[in-house]
Amino acid sequence: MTKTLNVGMVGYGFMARAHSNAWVKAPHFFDTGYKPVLKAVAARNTEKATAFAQKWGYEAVESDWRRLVERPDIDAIDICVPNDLHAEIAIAAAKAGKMVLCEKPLARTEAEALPMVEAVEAAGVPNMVWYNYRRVPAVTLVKRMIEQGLLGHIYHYRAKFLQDWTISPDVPQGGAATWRLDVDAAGSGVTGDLLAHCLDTAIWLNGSIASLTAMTETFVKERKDAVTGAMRPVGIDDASAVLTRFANGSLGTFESTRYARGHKAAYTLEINGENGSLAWDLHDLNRVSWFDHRTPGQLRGWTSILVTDGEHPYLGKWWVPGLIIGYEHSFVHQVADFLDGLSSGKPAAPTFRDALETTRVCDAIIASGKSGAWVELGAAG
Ligand code: SOE
Repeated sequence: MTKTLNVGMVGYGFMARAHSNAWVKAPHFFDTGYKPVLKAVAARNTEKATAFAQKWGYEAVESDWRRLVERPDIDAIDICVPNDLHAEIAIAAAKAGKMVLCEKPLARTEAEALPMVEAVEAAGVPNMVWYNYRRVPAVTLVKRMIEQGLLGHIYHYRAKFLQDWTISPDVPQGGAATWRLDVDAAGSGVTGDLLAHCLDTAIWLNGSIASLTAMTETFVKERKDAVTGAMRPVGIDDASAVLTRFANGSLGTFESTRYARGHKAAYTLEINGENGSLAWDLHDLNRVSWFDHRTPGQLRGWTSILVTDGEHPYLGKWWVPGLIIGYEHSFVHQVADFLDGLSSGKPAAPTFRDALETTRVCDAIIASGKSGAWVELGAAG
């Protein structure tokens, strides 16, 4: 019998749209035993929240997230607000016995994230962080290929996430639209916002990062505050470049920036192993590039796998082979896996505990960017 899962959304921005779409679509395509119901949305700006609720079909609006958390008819709280608000909401939701889903990064720092992990674990509530790119089918296929041993021993992991939307010094910091540039709201700049995606995928595909050294830069040193209009020093990293040693002995190179003119969301990754190499590019997200060194010499070369067949991850639930899917589907898959996890009792990853490791690595990058030193990473938490 299908169970109902009442969702309480906190926020109404870009990510709240991506998540709402996923809550709506998942039961149409995946059989998970659950039907999400968009119960209520909470935000201080009730006019915008009401418009959002009407557009997506939420039944009610709350002007304070606390009221949402207190409502007995809400099963899961979905947090889609700036990073500085994640911890308080997640901890209150867990204490109220709600399932908690939190937009990435889990929190601004590991110190802030740890009590969130402890709260969901103490309450025993299902929890998940929205690192969505794991569930692009081509990326999930990369995971499957690594697990099948196709790469053999892994030597290199390489990833970058490039954007260009903050090059102008006229872009403000703070406020509803540009909080990502305000260190108080975001915690860090591109490291927590963009590189965190690369790190989450990397840790998932290639295991823990043992040590790292980083270079970070803030190119624009002062920006106007979007709310007060006053100029303020910029506290975020505009770019980060990182060298890592993974626990499995492989070397990692990572780069993120918002100053790569011409790039809007250029997330790419490549993995080089003894038997072959795998590469993926968000801008061609339905393909995996695969080089298999074991192919006889004269036939050896890069293969482009179009990941749309029924036997590919998630694709059996969508259209027919050859018909492509997009960015939003990664969120639908995340909801489907979360709901599957509720049915099976096997939690969908990344849980808060899993995502703590990524936040820890982000902290180390920011620290190394300041000190120039190598940082050894012990066990998370
Ligand atoms: C920033 O522009 C951003 O929207 C990130 O916050 C998202 O996590 C990333 O997926 C796309 O870029």
